[in-house]
Amino acid sequence: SAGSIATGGKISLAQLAKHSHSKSLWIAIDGKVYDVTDFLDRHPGGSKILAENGGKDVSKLFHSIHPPTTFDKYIRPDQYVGQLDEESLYTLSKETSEEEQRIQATRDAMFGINSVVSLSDLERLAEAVVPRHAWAYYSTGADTEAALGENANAFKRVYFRPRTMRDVSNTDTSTTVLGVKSSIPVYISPTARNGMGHPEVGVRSVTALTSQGEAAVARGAGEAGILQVLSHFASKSLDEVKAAAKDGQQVGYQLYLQPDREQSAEAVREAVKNGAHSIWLTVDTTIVGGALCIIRKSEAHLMQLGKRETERRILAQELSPAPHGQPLNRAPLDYGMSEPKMTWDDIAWIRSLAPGLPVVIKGIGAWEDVVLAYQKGADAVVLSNHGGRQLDFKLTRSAQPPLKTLYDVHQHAPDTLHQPNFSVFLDGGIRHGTDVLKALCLGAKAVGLGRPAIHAVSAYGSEGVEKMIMILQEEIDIGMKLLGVTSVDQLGPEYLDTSKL
Ligand code: PYR
Repeated sequence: SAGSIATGGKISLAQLAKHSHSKSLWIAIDGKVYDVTDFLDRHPGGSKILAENGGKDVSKLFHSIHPPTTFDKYIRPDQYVGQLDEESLYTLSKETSEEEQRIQATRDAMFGINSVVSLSDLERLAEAVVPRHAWAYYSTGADTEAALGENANAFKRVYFRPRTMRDVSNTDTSTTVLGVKSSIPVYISPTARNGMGHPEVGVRSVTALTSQGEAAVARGAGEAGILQVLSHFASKSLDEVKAAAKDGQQVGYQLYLQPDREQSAEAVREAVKNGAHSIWLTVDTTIVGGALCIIRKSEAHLMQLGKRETERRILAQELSPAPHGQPLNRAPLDYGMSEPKMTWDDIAWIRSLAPGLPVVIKGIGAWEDVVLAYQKGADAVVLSNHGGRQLDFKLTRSAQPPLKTLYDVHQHAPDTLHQPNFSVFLDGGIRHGTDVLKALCLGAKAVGLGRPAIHAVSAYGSEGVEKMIMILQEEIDIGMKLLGVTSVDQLGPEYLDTSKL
């Protein structure tokens, strides 16, 4: 503990390295050393990653995953051991891993943003420039990834029935999303740890880091005029994101209910205090879904990586298979995001904690639950299978794509799509403006994009996000003109052939 260092004495990397075991575990962040021995069992991201980073400087890893508020919440002042000495700080400032060098070289060879013409361009670039452990986390779905693939495929099975000989010289792609004026019927879906994909090279200064991840998404979304929903497990706090946002720009807050309800109540109160526009409760995580794919991909990465020890270590600690006796290692995804006791009555509870704020229920996979959410007083629902990361079945069966759920709502409960104070949103698999139009034709008020925003911000920061939204706006505008509509409220099922869905 702190007492073991002579007062005023500074700590060397060699001294730090000695405290790398479960009886005495130290880590260094931003030049300060902390004793986290008694935090091993309490770390919400699991003890493994902490144990394997004992005795090391973890500044980069920490900042790419956690906002500074996380630190204040979990680390007590008496855990502070002391400062790293000058020589150690100098050594660290010169250190770049092979992975960082690979990323820097790839970024140096990248064309400017004007070369980007589609969302798939951004995806390809992101895969090349983010750390491999980040790509394994961002890109994967549950189990076989059948649900993940189906989300996008469903859009391809719906055809347009365009109408012609109408004056479409003036089209308007704008709408409102839960009262927020929006340049297109799109918002940014909440996704965790956006900071992981950002360049790590040369970003030791906290100033550079605070402008990255979800803060950069906020600037891009603000410039292009759409709503961003911040993940409960964002690498930036709502406070930091609001600071990066424009005056008056709205940011929604996504919530995972915790088994300890007081923790959840506190999270909602804090979100309200920090100016959240709305609370988006995720309801499809009663347990963390199958993580086979992320493990398989990480093993493939490990083989590919050969002798790259640094990366091997990072991947192995985050993504290794479970210890004998446990079917799966859920650690990479298990952030306290699962709560099996959740019921419809929790909507009223959340509303009582966030009076006046819209409450959105995210993760609906059957039309009957849309009706229930409406009856239980939700302001909106998101038809979603969590980007194919939750319900999936081995072999070929999968959770139905959100577009099919929307079609079912349209068939069985069309009234819920046309209530003045209730909105149906959808996320999963949207990669083109015409996908947006198809969802709107079936009655969605807007759609969410999650992974594409990660790709955009990873590749080009806030400008990437702005560019992504402008590409979508152009695709939506062209699509509307070719369909024969001039405003998004004119879109309806008559513009679609859904017989192949
Ligand atoms: C996910 O990884 O899917 C989360 O929601 C955190």
